Amino acid sequence: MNRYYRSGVRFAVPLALLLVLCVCLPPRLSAQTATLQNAGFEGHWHEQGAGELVLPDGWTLEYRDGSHPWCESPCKRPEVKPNTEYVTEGQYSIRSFTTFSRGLYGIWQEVAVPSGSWWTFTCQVRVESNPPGELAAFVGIQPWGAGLFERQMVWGQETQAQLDWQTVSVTARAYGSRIRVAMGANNKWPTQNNTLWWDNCRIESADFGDDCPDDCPECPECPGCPPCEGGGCDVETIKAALLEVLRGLRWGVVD
Ligand SMILES: [Ca+2]
Repeated sequence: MNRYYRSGVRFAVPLALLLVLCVCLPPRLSAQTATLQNAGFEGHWHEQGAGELVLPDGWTLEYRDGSHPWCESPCKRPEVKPNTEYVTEGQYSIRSFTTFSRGLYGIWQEVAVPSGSWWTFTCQVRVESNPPGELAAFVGIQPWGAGLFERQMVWGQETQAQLDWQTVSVTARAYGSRIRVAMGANNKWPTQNNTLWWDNCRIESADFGDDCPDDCPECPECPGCPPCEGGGCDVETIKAALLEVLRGLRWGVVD
């Protein structure tokens, strides 16, 4: 029995070391690809716990409400529905809105990416608020795969332009093996009508190669990053991969 055990260990230790090295090596900065599920919202939709929240599969709503200190004038949960009135691609867009209340929310998706890679997330958005100019729309990337309201979130430049479709984007680097991309909304006052239409999102590699330009966008300083929230840390990937290898080993005599 001990002989079986020793033989298995002879295989397991070098394999485990090799796997750790493979997972930990930095990715090459060649062109990367990532999969964004249901990017144009033309697939299936689902309810997220309430009939007023109907989201495209792959996407999740996160919002602040009046109990949160960020919402000095109360924020309320938006309504989210599929829409066919205003679209830029296919037949459906996302319509999200609040009425007579603040709204601070985002609709996000987690995307698997190589750690250290750079990404640009882009969507089209149509803004309609009453009174005009009180509703801001933007997109963001959470480099750790953590929550949208964690301070590491990188939000792009906002638009408040009324009625015409706008293109908004943001570029950031992944710290872990997963990022969250998000469409965000904020209206500072509880105005009468605050409606957004979102469509035609995409994620693309922002490959700077070895020569990062002077205006290369940097991720925020991160001395107190949340550990592993959202499963974004490589250590979890390493642990899972090692366990898989060890489970798959066949213990037997090799000499
Ligand atoms: Ca669409």
